Amino acid sequence: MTPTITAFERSPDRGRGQARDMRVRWALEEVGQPYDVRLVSFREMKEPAHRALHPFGQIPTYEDGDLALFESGAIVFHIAERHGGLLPDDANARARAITWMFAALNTVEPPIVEREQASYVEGDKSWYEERLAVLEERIRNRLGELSRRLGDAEWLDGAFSAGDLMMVMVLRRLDGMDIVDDYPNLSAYVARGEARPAFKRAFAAQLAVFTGAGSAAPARARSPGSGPGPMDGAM
Ligand code: GTB
Repeated sequence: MTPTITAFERSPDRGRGQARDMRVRWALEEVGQPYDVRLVSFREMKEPAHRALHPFGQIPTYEDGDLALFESGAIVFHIAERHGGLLPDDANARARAITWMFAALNTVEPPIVEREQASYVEGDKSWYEERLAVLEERIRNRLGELSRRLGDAEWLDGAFSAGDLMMVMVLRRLDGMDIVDDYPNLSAYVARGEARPAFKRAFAAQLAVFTGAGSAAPARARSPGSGPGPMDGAM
């Protein structure tokens, strides 16, 4: 069966590949699995039909036969488990690659998301600049640690894995902030991820939703057709 994922009908990032469907698209492209895309508006995400798939009323979701999943990490892990190419065969190497997926989502991403949310939620507060400095320091600490671990290696642990896919996507959330550039091995690492043909196909497919352009990617987008929604809660 062809799995169906959900994505924003109109992503607030205007197709820069920051919404979390991009991780799922990239994983599907890496393993060569064609997929359908159901586009949802912010309103539809909060309706019972979508909440039956996603209790928190968000994207992405993943449906394949009688299996329905939510959470980009769980979805990418499922894809990596079901197909070859994203997790090593060796049991220990596989466990380490999975560890890097968790590290990306649970250790590196939280301060980045907190920093983003602070700009939306506290941008007009008197303490904002001070708080920003604290949050950026937290991000820099993590990036410094990650940079030291990566060193001169191409990927985090041997061959490219779902751990790298997730880490690259998390680091991309800092695009436009001049933070990753201070760690040349990390910016080269992100660039290597973005240079992968599967990344490019996934990126083009999600951008095509925004521009309305056709795409050579195997994804096929279907929209129920409704207007854009608020940015609130989009993280
Ligand atoms: N932990 C969940 C996962 O990893 O799947 C988080 C899912 C999530 O945050 N989904 C967001 C969503 O549906 C879209 S990806 N938000 C709507 C809502 O909560 O009502 C986060 C996102 C959105 C937009 C941008 N952007 O415009 O730059 C970046 C990231």
